[in-house]
Amino acid sequence: MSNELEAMQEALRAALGGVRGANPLVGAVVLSPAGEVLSVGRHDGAGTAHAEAAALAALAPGQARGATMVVTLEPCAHHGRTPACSQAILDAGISRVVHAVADPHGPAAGGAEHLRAAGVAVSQGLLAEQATELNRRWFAAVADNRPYTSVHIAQTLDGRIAAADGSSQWISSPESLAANHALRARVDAMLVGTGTVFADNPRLTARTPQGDLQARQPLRVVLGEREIPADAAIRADDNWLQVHGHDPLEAGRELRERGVEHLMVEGGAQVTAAFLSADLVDELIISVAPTILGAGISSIANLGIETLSQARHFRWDPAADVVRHGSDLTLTLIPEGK
Ligand code: AOF
Ligand code: ZN
Repeated sequence: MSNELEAMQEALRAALGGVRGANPLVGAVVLSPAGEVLSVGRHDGAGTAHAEAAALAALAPGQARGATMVVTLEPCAHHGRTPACSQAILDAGISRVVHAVADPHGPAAGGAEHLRAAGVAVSQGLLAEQATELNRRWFAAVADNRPYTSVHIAQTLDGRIAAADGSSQWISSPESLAANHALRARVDAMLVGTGTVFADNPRLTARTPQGDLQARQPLRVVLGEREIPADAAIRADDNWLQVHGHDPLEAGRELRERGVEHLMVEGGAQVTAAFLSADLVDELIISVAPTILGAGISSIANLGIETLSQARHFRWDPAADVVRHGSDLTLTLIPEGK
């Protein structure tokens, strides 16, 4: 049992090496019948192997027979972007599964039942609190039936996203721009408000540093009522849509229905404030350039906060934290609270 506890702690640590987004962070450890760690696996984001599959892949054929799979999330029962883990666990001859928390994601859920029905001993709940905290915002997004939402801000040291005359290209270093475009290629959709379309005419595509389109492109989304001119860059091809209305939760639900599981909001100040006010920011990614403007547009519009005790608090994401991109610092933060 104490081996399983230590294995779960190791699985939780392994999970932190992964990538947040459409999928949760997940770690897995295979324990021999004698309680020794045979392998460790983690999930690296949507489209890559699940943690259990990664842990099993590290073993020789037959090595997992009679072993225990310790995993931070209930093994999935579905063949999504990758094959079902519950079946892989059965095929490997694992006889016991210990998972921390159930998978709330409808299509994937049911792995524990599948395993039990096949005669595997399944136990849920070990370090459940830590495993819930690890993916607190992912669980919230699934429960809300909306995409996991990252908000990206590229700003100066004094929190400006544009100078007094509106000029804003480019505040960020080329290295931060490249990192941002790598992220654009991973998310399912990029969202801006109509104000940003009129002010900046963004393309919202994922491009290489040379300016070429990357292979995977996000859906481009405009939130708001104003009619988007036919020659706006965002309308360059059909991979875009306008969500009318201003409610970010409604917009998120509409996008999730269209298959958007990871949304990145990229401004401007009003839209960022609307998502913050609605507590729909799962992850805040801020690139800070070593530049001061002293005047201009603030990255976040008025949230109605009048005194310090009403401030919104964030904490470092242990999975991402702080990264230097050329001259810029990129901070990845998770909101405190629910
Ligand atoms: C697991 N182990 O490591 C992860 C799981 O279509 P896919 O392959 O991207 O599957 C995504 C869903 O699978 C995700 O929403 C969640 O329910 C589950 N994630 N499950 O057994 C893992 N990452
Ligand atoms: Zn799986």
